[in-house]
Amino acid sequence: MDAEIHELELTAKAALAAVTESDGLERWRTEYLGSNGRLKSIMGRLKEVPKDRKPEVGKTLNALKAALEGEFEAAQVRLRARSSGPLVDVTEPGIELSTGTRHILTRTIDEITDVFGRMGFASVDGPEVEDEWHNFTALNIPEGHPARDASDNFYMGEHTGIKRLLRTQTSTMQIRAMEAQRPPLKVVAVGRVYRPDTHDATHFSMFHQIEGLCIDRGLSMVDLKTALIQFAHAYFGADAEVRMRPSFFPFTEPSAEVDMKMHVKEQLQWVELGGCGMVDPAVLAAVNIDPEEWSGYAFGLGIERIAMRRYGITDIRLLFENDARFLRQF
Ligand code: FA5
Repeated sequence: MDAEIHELELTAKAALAAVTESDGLERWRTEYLGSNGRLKSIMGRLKEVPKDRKPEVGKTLNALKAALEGEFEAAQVRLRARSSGPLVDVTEPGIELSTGTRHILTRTIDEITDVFGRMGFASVDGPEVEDEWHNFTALNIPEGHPARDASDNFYMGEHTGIKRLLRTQTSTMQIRAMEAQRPPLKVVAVGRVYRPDTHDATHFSMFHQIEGLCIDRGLSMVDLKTALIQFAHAYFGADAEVRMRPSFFPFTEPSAEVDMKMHVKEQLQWVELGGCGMVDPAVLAAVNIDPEEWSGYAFGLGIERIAMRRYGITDIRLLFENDARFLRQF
């Protein structure tokens, strides 16, 4: 009898666990707890149990009855919850996934490279940690020149006798391009440059430049100015204002500074956007290009200043603080 009671308990519980809908639950109740059910039937056989074991077996049967009734009620609750529909309201609007956007500088770089690409300039690349040859010597900046001063550069120490530094200008890539490719060539190179400048509304110690270099026969300042004006009109619009002022760079002769009108602290001002000029014959000679046969023009523009001009940003520092409220505007 004990074994039968145990067996009944196991089968009843297993059958109940398998019930998935209310009709099945009612069938289970009839079979196990009904007036002609299996529990009643086994209880009816209590009289067969020897007198001395009756209280004990009776107690076991009552406990089984209570347990099965309890489980029946729990199953009722479980099925009712399920039949009253999904617990998740599928009509509720979901949590909106916010998609990121490219940083305004990255977008500016892509747009500018694209404009120059359409003007026939191929993109080239170069390292941010440079040697003195590419950053100075080949660019006609000899030893002892003030531009090499430790206070104007981030020197990285020496490696196998060669002094290294974070490049201060993308003009390093003029040299790399001419070393890698024979003329004629027409390239742009974008990248980070580093200078120990004091931070203010228009200066940062790390910024980006785009370098342009064209080497061909018979080039003149007219070709250079045409390229810059073409770029300005394509990028800023037909009314863009570009101004060139005579200047000096060791690696170009003649040299000029390119200015554009932009907002600085709510006021319209001419802002220096970059430098340019005709590639100095000494630079061509340094990379074994015959200056008698070939001529070139080059320019280097500050990307941050272009982005600021384009999007009316009045402080360069906003570009590097990564405040999402600022970045989300673009
Ligand atoms: C140069 O770096 C030259 N390599 C440009 C050049 C290239 C001349 C090819 C001739 C031929 P400059 O030091 O003026 O020039 O810097 C160019 C531009 O970089 C500046 O006009 C400005 O737009 C930007 N720039 C310079 N310093 C900073 C700074 N601290 N923060 C942000 N932008 C800067």
